[in-house]
Amino acid sequence: MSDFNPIKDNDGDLAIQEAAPKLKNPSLFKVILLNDDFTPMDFVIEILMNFFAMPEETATQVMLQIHTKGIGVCGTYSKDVAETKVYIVNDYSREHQHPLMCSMEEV
Ligand code: TYC
Repeated sequence: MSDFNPIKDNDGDLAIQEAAPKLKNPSLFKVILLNDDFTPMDFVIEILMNFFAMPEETATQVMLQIHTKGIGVCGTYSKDVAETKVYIVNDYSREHQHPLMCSMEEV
């Protein structure tokens, strides 16, 4: 057994032990797009390029992956940024009368 006592220093005086900082890693969220039968492929590619900064080739690959697998990841962000992306993508899709669904899930 160690005789180390966290509230006494080596002179026997009282020592203050600082509490460990209670910092949590900020949680991350994936922004996802879901497939549907009606949204045009070009519209999804445009979304991926304009709101998720993907080059056209990447956007096309991601769109095709969503089209075949049903779901795909657009990017990973802090909670605030992910919420904003989901909001603007759904708003933009509704404005253009497309049923495209964007949502988020914690990593
Ligand atoms: N399935 C759509 C079509 O055939 C294309 C599409 C791809 C729709 C990805 C939504 O998230 C989506 N026109």
